[in-house]
Amino acid sequence: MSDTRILVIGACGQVGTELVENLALRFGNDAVIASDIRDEASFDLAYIKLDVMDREAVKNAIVKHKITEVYNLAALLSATAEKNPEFGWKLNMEGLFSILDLAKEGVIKKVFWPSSIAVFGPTTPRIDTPQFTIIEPTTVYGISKFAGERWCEYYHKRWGVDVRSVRYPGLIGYKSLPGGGTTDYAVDIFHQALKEGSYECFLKENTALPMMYMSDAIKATIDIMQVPAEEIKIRSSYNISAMSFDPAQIANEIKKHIPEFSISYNPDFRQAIADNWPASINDNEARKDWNWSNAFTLENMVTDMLENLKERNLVG
Ligand code: AKB
Repeated sequence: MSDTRILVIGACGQVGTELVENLALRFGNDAVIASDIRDEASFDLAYIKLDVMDREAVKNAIVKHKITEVYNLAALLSATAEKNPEFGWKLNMEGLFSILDLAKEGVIKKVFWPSSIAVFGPTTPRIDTPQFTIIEPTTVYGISKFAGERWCEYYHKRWGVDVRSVRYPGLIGYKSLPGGGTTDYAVDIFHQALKEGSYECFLKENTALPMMYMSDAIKATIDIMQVPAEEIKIRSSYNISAMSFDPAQIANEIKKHIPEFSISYNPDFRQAIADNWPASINDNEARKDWNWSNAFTLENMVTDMLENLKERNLVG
């Protein structure tokens, strides 16, 4: 039996909800503990209330539950962090340091921490953005993720901390709702299409962004944590990629299933954030180093989303 014991911090968020479920399937319910800032949550496994910035509480929980690996997902995303820059920076950085330091002390063996395509900025090549390129983020979220990447690499090189990371693109799933990102429209659009038959998008029609179906993102997250340490060549964060589309393209794809669906555009402050992000990502290094591959592209993602949302009766 594996002695892996996992703590997921930020388990109630868009990624956490599905990650916990998948980790439990793989390692067993008893091996996984979900945690978040909320008092309660409805997981089929142990849940504890935890503030990632409370170092002592985090350490106590890790020692008490004999945790070996931490997935630290707690963060303010791009749009929310722009509204509260000081707290965005504080949460995103203090949360990371509290976990990296525990790994440095040897209290935990392995850490997963997500970065984002938000690390890239207006001076980055927008199409097929390489792994190693100009990185000048312009949002608080992007700055915190880029700083975090540099710290992850530093902790690995200096103290041998086994920290692993991927740069998530916009994530689309039917089991949970996104919370405060610039790419959230790509989830909202499905709910509104099924509920109202129309959607008003907060980005312009031709704003192409890198996106990924949640099952692929979960696979990347769990896969990178299983690879032998010596195969992880990049200790900052790996580019991963699956698809790229703009609001008009996803709307057209939805129309193939719901012909009467219509979309209108009313860009807000998130347009400026999206304008500074890549349109598509080159992920050759992840594919080469740890065999990353995606299963979903725009067409099969839209079909799967609509089928599952209808089945779950979340809408309509
Ligand atoms: C956001 O839009 O802020 C996130 C991200 C791309 O990291 N979905």
